[in-house]
Amino acid sequence: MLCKELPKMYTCAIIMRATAKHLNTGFTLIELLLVVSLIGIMVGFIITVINPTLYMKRARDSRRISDVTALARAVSFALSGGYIKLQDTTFGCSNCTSITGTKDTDGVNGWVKFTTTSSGGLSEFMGDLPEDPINDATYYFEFASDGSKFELNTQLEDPQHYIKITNEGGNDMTRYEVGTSFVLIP
Ligand SMILES: [Ca+2]
Ligand SMILES: [Ca+2]
Repeated sequence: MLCKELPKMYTCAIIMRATAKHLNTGFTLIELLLVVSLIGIMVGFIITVINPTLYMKRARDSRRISDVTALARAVSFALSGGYIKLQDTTFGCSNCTSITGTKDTDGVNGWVKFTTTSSGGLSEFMGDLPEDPINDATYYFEFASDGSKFELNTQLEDPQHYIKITNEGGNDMTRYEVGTSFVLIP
């Protein structure tokens, strides 16, 4: 209905002001609060269902398993190819972990100990030694050797990886173990 059709001019003015006000403000405060509340509920639901913290733990565990497996493979190749000779750490090693040794593949400062017997040594098969994604007093990589065999360990975060740390053939039910011997790290 057009304003000019209304019986009184002041009625038309009131309607026009109300319409203009509604158009200018867009949503009311209650509408905005409802939208914000709904968004909050949806975000909470998504976080509960997806659980990003758990996914981050699983991603770090996958990287740990991948890194120590790749390192074990590189050390095995270097050994079988005559590039390195393992150093015996049976009587103790002060820096055979990724938090005490460096990433160097020199066999001395790096946390994996060996003597290079052929040009390039371990670096022929791996650029740098991997480090744990967190690399603190709880989550770190560890190396041990008796001079001929070696073992690498890593701590996993996701409790659902219990099967992996207990069924890889190792003797430690709390850590994931790879290498050519599983008894060098108790
Ligand atoms: Ca184990
Ligand atoms: Ca072990």
